[in-house]
Amino acid sequence: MQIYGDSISGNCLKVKWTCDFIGRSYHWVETSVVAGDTRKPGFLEVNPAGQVPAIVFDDGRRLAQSNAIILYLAEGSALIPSDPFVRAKMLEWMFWEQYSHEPTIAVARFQVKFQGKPVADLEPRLVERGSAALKRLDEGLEGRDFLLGDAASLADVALVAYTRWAGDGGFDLAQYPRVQGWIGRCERALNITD
Ligand SMILES: N[C@@H](CCC(=O)N[C@@H](CS)C(=O)NCC(=O)O)C(=O)O
Repeated sequence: MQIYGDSISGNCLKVKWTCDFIGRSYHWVETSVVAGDTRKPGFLEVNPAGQVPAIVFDDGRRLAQSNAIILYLAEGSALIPSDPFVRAKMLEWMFWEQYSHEPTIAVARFQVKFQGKPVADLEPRLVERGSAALKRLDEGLEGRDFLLGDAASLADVALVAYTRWAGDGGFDLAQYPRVQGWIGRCERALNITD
């Protein structure tokens, strides 16, 4: 199995961490967003949407969208709860991540860290929405070690990816103490080192 991914991308690292956790072997094909690799004809054959992460399985099938990929790969593992309602709560967090969290936290980080924009020049609405997402996450962690309770799930994989880098986009994680503690627990539970 080949993972086309960019090591600076939280969306791509979600896939790597999931594979490492479940013990699935893979070949990582470094595909730089900044260098424009995702727009080159060879890559567009892998994912016509021009985005990483994207997977090519040994039988030729392809799959894109980080949360669809990890949902498929982690099927039957401890990262997906067996109870249908708890599983749906996991998906609730994952859909929220893609609509309300990643487009704010990850975008602010990209603009500051990779496009050189001063934090003070970020669009106020972006900062406001990012702060609201971190507050929501902090509240969601009240009284629990992980988003669904005692054990890490794909909800944690999806949300820790960019949350742990929120400081790169100018967000102050010290304002969200439950989030700070949870990041450390996720890193230990998922063996995150990158
Ligand atoms: N919703 C998608 C987002 C994928 C995405 O935005 N990928 C970025 C890197 S994090 C990318 O490939 N950007 C290149 C481009 O859009 O040209 C997912 O979760 O996989």
